[in-house]
Amino acid sequence: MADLEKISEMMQKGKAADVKELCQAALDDNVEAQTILDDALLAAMSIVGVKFKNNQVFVPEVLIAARAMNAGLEILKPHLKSEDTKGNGKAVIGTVKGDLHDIGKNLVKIMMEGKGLEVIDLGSDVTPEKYVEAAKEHNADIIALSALLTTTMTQMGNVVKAAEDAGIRDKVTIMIGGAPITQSFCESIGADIYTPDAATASDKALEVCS
Ligand code: B1M
Repeated sequence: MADLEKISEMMQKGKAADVKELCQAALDDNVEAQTILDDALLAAMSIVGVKFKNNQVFVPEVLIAARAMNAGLEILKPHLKSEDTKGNGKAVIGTVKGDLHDIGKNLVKIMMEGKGLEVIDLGSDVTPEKYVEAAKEHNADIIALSALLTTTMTQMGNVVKAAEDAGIRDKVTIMIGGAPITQSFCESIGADIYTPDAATASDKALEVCS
């Protein structure tokens, strides 16, 4: 019997191997990948986030929980993707300069791929120039930016500017997201689309490319 509570508990403890095994067992029990993601992995990360804020856990614990989450995501990934959706457009994605938080970015990537987009992942701590170079090189329709820190979200404006300076601003749609990002911030920096979560981001990306 699938035990989502147990997956959450193991993720909070950073037990990557157990998380992998339990995610696979839940899939084998026909639990939807999206349910495992929402009710076990994301729920666990929320709890870790609150404890982190309250100084009940610290960076090393959060880091191993994040690794355990990524291990679980690897198992869920093929099941979060839909089939027969190739050739729907191209996006370059990354977490902005100075920011190492990559779990939300990874989720957006998985969901976009699930909609049939080709996604070029630049990783985290990505400079504005690197986004622009990659968008030019791959002739991307979308530049997708993630930021989790109030101190790094300002980098998003620099990417918009870099795209303008490189003469590609009218050729790419700039999508932004991450916990501190809002619609009004999006408008203030001249980006095109803000979405609050990975599923909405992938829906919008598909709209842009079709
Ligand atoms: Co950090 N961290 N962290 N951290 N961390 C936060 C973000 C924080 C809110 C914790 C807190 O204080 N409560 C806080 C930021 C405060 C602020 O800026 N106001 C914080 C801090 C302060 C820090 C450090 C500065 C701590 C320190 O060193 N003293 C440091 C900074 C390092 C750096 O980046 N330079 C740091 C480090 C870390 C770890 C390395 C330990 C680890 C990251 C590991 C990794 O990502 N590989 C970590 C983690 C895990 C967190 C929390 C606990 C969880 C983040 C997460 O992965 N959530 C976080 C607290 C929290 O969020 N509750 C916290 C799950 C993920 C799925 O959600 O990324 O928000 P999220 O993505 C969501 C949406 O935002 C959206 O879709 C997803 C849902 O579907 N989304 C997009 C994201 N990108 C999108 C792009 C889109 C559209 C939607 O379009 C393109």
